[in-house]
Amino acid sequence: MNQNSDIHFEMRGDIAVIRLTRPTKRNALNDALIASLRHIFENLPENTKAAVIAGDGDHFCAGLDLSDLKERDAGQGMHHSRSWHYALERLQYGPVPVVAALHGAVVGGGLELASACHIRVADESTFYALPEGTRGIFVGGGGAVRIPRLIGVARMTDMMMTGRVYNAVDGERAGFAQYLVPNGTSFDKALELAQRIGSNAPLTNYALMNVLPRIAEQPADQGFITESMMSAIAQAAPEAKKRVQDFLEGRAAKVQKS
Ligand code: 1HE
Repeated sequence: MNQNSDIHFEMRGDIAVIRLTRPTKRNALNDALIASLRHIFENLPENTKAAVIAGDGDHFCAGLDLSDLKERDAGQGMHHSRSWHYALERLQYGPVPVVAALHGAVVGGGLELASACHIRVADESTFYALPEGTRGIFVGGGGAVRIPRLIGVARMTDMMMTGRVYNAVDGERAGFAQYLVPNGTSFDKALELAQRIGSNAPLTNYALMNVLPRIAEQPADQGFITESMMSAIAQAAPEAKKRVQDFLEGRAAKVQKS
């Protein structure tokens, strides 16, 4: 399924595990890696319930492979940026939820990749930056759309204008990651969450990946209507009926205080 030695794919039960395996270059993403990511998410095995993406070595991902930054005219630059968009859209709106296991550098295009995932789990070594600002370039992998939705336009502007780096604690508070875990444990936590997510009704996961983000972009009056339609479709599904019945008859777990 994958011929690129800079990325590794395996199934752990029904969870797809994708690892960037280019630690000598801090998992910097070249064109071939972006193409492989797209290929993997377009060809996940049918039984896949969720996915985890992680990076080998001391860093999740150092972003765009700068040695790949060829002389491009405007048209070629546009196509290059769009190639990232297509790959990360396959991930964000693909068949299954994706959990990113973060550690070390999550910078530039690495942050763009992480922000396309549905859940981000960071360990204490994680840091976030957008060095594009200081390198004289601009985000091109969807970051201008996705990152402000996580942290707001003001924080992203600050990061790119001033080169500000967020550490793991401040990054979690700012909204980069939903989980902050001890050093070296982000993969295990991500896998645990992926397994839990994979046990949801598939239609619920589909709605969370594909419908919720669209509702959030709609004006409220349209959002309410879309919500009602999704709600009606979800509750009519046999799986939802069974899960509600299981709860009413004492067979399903109660919500527990954490
Ligand atoms: C790279 C890259 C890379 C490392 N492209 N080769 N991203 C950046 O501007 C971030 C650039 N990288 C760094 O700031 C640092 O490498 C890290 C903080 C991520 C890690 O530091 P460290 O000390 O662990 O590693 P290092 O010694 O800097 O790098 C090890 C090797 O990886 C070295 O190569 P070597 O041949 O000298 O061993 C580095 O050159 C190489 N390396 N990062 C190419 N990014 C869709 S548009 C997205 C636009 C962007 O992402 S721009 C931001 C790019």
